[in-house]
Amino acid sequence: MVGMERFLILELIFCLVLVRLVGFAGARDGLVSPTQLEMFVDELQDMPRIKGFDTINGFHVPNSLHIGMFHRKWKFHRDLPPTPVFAYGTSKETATVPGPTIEALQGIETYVKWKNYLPSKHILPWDPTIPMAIPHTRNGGIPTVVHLHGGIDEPDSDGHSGAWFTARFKECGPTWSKKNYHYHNFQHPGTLWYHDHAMGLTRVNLLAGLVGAYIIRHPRLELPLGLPYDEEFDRPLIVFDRSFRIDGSIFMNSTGNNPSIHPQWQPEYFGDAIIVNGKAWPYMIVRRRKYKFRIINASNARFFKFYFDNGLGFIHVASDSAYNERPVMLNEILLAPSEIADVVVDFSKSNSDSAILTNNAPYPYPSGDPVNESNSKVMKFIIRANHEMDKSKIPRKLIEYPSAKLSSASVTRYIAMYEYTSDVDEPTHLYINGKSYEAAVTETPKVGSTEIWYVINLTGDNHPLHIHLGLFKALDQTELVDIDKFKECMMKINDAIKCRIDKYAHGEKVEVSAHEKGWKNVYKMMPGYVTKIMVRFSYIHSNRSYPFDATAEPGYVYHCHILDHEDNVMMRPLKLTH
Ligand SMILES: *[C@@H]1O[C@H](CO)[C@@H](O)[C@H](O)[C@H]1NC(C)=O
Ligand SMILES: *[C@@H]1O[C@H](CO)[C@@H](O)[C@H](O)[C@H]1NC(C)=O
Ligand SMILES: *[C@@H]1O[C@H](CO)[C@@H](O)[C@H](O)[C@H]1NC(C)=O
Ligand SMILES: *[C@@H]1O[C@H](CO)[C@@H](O)[C@H](O)[C@H]1NC(C)=O
Ligand SMILES: CC(=O)N[C@H]1CO[C@H](CO)[C@@H](O)[C@@H]1O
Ligand SMILES: [Cu+2]
Repeated sequence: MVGMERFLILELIFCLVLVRLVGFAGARDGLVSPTQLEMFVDELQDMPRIKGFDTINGFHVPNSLHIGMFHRKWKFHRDLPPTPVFAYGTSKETATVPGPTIEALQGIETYVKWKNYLPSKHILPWDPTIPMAIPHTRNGGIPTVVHLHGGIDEPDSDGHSGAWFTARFKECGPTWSKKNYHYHNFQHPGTLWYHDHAMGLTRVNLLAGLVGAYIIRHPRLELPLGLPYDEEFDRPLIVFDRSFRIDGSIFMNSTGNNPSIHPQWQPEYFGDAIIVNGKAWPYMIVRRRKYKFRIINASNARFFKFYFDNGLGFIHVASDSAYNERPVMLNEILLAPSEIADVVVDFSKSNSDSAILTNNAPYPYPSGDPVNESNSKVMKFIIRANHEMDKSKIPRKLIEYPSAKLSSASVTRYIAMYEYTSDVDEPTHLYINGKSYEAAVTETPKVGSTEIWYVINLTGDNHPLHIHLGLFKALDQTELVDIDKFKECMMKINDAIKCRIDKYAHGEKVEVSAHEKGWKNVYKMMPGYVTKIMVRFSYIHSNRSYPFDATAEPGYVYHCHILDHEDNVMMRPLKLTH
């Protein structure tokens, strides 16, 4: 009897293993189908936290960090073989995907020496036909450079796309100038993230794993708010999508959509599995109380529209790097690539013992394919039964920053987004203002100034615009009427005023939603609309001028944050002037 039982159990285990192997083996083109990966079997991780400051005799002082980029393997799912990745960390053994969370203190500088230990061969297909960083020597290494997204920092620590370097700084790009990056941390508190920014390689270097969170805290300002603040209850969630082959490696299509023009480049990368903090569809056991989540969308191209399947809501407290003036209750949140939402979720309000974070954004957003069972699920929260004391609270007011006055805007710019297609109507490249990245700089704002930008989206896609250094407020979005006529003119003479933008910007007006009215560094430019933004090239919390020379070389950039667009080349230089 006992023997028989054991035999049955063994047989059952054998069958399960077999099903799993056969399931993988039969997959399309050697790819893992997401349906073969059971959801919610890996626990959510909190990435290692590194302090960007030191404490000596009770005083906080600047810290110097060494963070490397390593080639190693990473387990994305219980049933997936280890995946070769590029990972940030203080050593190869401790490197993670995403990388460690750097916690900085407002007012205390952080220095980071970013070190490239990557091999000479990339783990993903890259395309030499788009403008990109290429070392001179054969097998010269993989160019990388780190940008702190949301950081207000000097130009030569900003991760300019030409400031790349290969392993052991053997080769450096044309605008490279220093090894030791200096982060001032003088700005307002909030959530930032660091990621690779090498010319023409950003999409593949991020896809390989080079992303991580960076938090600037300001205890004197933030503690009185009463929001969840301790490490256990204040958690970054870095979300991205990836596809895998049966051997565990990351799958990226190596055939371009216009292979005769670009052998590899595709306009948008979408993965089948949704990864949070380095695990596919993880679960997290939470206490019946409030948590703060800093959700960073690190997808190449996937938008997420998050909601809870059991009706729990989000209390939205910050967008990108800055707090809202007031908390905003939301049932769903739309995040474009690289947008950040800080939300509080109160699990004591849940009437069930679990909640699934769900996504229903079509891809490409907004008019692409609808999501299905696999890519609509993000992660699961398992909520402990017992109620407990929760001293954290949601204040009525958060942080109010003096608003720059529209009337103080000194310069108005028109920024047009173009997509070009091949004979077979497939995108070949995208430009801002009809200009290549190398074309002479045209955006030269004055340090300390405020400008109005009208961003005209002449493509069918929603492009998340990101501006380095400056912060901006989205004011409104106006539909372009008779867009085909306007576009025809723009394609010919590329001049919004001569093409009479005033005549065409007369359609439906879309208001910016309450939780996105604050200072942002990425915003979604709706297709067929003109988006009016007010950009500020100064601190938002103080009239103090930048403690560095923002006009120095190599300057900054602004670009679309769909990485596949940014690489080919929806990016333009931005040069501050006095
Ligand atoms: C890769 O992209 C090419 C060109 O768009 C397409 O024809 C092919 O089906 C894609 N392959 C896979 C496995 O998705
Ligand atoms: C992430 O960003 C991508 C690209 O902009 C966007 O398509 C996607 O919806 C975003 N996802 C989330 C969860 O915000
Ligand atoms: C969802 O769509 C993806 C991409 O087309 C596909 O790989 C996956 O198998 C689908 N999942 C389900 C449950 O149908
Ligand atoms: C900066 O100065 C202006 C004009 O003097 C003032 O209105 C504004 O409130 C100041 N901002 C801050 C953050 O102190
Ligand atoms: C001129 C042009 O490309 N217009 C596009 C603007 O966005 C709308 C809505 O997505 C598209 O349908 C148009 O083709
Ligand atoms: Cu774009």
